[in-house]
Amino acid sequence: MGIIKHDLNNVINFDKLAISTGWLGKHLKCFNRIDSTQSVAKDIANESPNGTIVLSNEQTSGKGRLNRKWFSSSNNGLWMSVIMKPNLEPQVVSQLTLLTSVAIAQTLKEFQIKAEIKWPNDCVVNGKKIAGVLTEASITENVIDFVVIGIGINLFQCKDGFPEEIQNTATSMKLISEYSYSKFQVFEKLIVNLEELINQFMDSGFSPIREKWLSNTTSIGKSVFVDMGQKKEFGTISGLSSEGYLLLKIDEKHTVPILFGDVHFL
Ligand code: BTX
Repeated sequence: MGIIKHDLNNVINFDKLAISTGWLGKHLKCFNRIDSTQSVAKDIANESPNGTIVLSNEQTSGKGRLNRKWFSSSNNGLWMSVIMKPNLEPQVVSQLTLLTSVAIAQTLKEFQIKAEIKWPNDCVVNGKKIAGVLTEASITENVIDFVVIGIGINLFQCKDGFPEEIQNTATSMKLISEYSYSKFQVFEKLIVNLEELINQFMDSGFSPIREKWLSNTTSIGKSVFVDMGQKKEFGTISGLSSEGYLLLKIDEKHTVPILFGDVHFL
């Protein structure tokens, strides 16, 4: 059983986190220090109820996309993974990333922070990354077994609290706002927003989420290049397709849908 490689005895009794929500976060596994909430969530996903959340004060090996690192120092951020068992087509899993970015932007707004969503998985303030989302799915014969949505929000870091390599590209809620809050308050508001959006998504599909995504981004009309690993595409962001693909106008006559990649503003 995959679970064994993690010290699940290390679970903290977070009584305070008895949040009064519906299905999301009803089951919480809280740790002080683990490698990654994402790895633990994937390990326990099969035997965990829909909506289980894994949280940790610190991640020793936090993960971003494409095996990149996510720096997750102790007590400085909200590091969590949500286990979902949705009855959805595998093709729409990436829409959950966009949905989660909307939930983060809405939550930050409640703390007077105006974050912009950057496709596909970041929230940025003044061009600096304040939060990231990593969505992973286990799929068997075109059926979703589970989805794990990893969420990292920088809360309390000072500038030199970040590793040097990201000091100029990362920011935290504390660096932006004087507003006083606890990790629990951010967590609670995030859960409420996320649950509401997921419920809406399950009832009405991606369309209303897309509208909210569009109203929380200022990317439209900006010149960018999208790094897709093997290939770079230059153009102007012209929208978000009904499936959640980024629409990139590459010349007067052609707009291409981008399925994955990193967007760099020019
Ligand atoms: P990403 O691949 O879009 O971003 C990763 C990049 O972001 C890194 O290469 C680095 O440049 C930069 N970076 C690393 N750490 C931070 C940070 N704390 N703040 C700002 N920039 C940073 C983003 O991937 C997805 C991140 C998901 C993180 C959550 S935390 C809970 C869960 N568990 C886990 O291991 N990952 C997810």
